[in-house]
Amino acid sequence: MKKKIATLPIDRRTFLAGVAALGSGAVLSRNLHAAEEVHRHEPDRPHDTPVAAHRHKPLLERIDPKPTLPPGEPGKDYTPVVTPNNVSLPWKMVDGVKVYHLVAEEVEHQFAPGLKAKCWGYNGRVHGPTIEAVEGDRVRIYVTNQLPAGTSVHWHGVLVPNGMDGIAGLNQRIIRPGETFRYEFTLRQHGTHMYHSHHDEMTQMALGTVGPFVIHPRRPQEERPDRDFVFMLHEWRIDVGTARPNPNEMLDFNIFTFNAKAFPGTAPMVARLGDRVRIRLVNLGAMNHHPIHLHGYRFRVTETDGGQIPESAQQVESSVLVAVGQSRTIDFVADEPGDWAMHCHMTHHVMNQMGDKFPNMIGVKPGELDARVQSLLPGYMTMGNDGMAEHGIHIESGHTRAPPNSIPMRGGPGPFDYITMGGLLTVLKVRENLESYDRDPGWYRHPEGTVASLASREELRHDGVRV
Ligand SMILES: [Cu+2]
Repeated sequence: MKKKIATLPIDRRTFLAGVAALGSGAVLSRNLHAAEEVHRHEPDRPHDTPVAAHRHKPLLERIDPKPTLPPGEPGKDYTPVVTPNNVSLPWKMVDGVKVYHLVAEEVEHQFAPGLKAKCWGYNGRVHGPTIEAVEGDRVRIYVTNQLPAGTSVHWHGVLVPNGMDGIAGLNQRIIRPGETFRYEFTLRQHGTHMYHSHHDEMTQMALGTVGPFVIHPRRPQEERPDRDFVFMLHEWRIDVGTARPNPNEMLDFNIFTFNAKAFPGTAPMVARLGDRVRIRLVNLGAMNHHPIHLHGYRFRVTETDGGQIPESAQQVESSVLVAVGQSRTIDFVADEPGDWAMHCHMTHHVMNQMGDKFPNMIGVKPGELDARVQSLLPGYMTMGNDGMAEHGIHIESGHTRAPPNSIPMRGGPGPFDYITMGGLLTVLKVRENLESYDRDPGWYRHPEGTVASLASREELRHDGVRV
């Protein structure tokens, strides 16, 4: 553009005179002229780029369509996955094919005691049940749409023929309300994947239409785990006093969930001392990545959404970042008993409603304010001047009442004190003696002398610590 202006056959005076005479029309025509000139130097027709005759060697081992193998059996071919607070989708065998049925529908869902909302999920659950199968299985998945809007299902990370990929408009037509579609493919890989609506994604996924899709290996390279857990990470905006998550929210989420439950609604993972434990984390939230931190252990990251990581390339971590659309699988041996927290390390992701909109009250000295306001508003209490912990404690104790259908700043009661985390927090309970994997064994009983406790005067004096 600049070059063209320099070569225009008019000097500045002529140009200005022209502008004065013709007004903006002259400028417009000059700009059009310049644009034309520029355009001539750009390719205005597609070139015929020569097509390379050779084929590259695949960067990864190509997973070609394989013949369907006899259906993998739970217990014999794999250890079934556990989805805390949810279940695996049942299937039945029909002529050697595993047949599943997903029903997309509105579901009244409880996020934690005290908070319910009308969400969209599958088969009466939020999120959808975990689809579980084995490499080499032929699967047929029927999807019935009971939502008030069109939908479709995409098998995220699963290698499928293009027409089974589920993007409404691109790979298939929209499944209209009341219709049932059939998807069918042979599983050519193993790994931790997902499924989700791929029509009006912003709305439908924000309301919960997502679920895990676990494909067990036919011949495992790793030792088979004793405990195999899967968690879907998600985020929601549910304003206090409302009954539906707001799918239009772009940044400001206030409920963060493992399998659609916010602590204290999250069921613990239960393992026996010495078990090999696998935890699969998948994230289909709208906007946020989650560094998930497991206490008490270091682990190996054994899978990404691309599949198994060769042992030589597995990272040893204690936190693993799970970005939106990604899966990460971690493996470890549970050789340290106790109640170990697993949580997102973004501190705003271990809170429940309201933490973000609270004015900064740190250091505020209320003086006689409380007494004065109480004459007008009985029960008034200045909050937040020493942090947010008390907010939940007051609500838990009944001192303060939370607005109906809300869990403002709430954590939950712990064995020692109130736990001031909510949201993306759950607990791994490792016990030497365990009656059942399916029952919460209660809080850990620590061996004598292994709990941090109040230091005595004598101890302080002995160690020369002045307080
Ligand atoms: Cu997070």
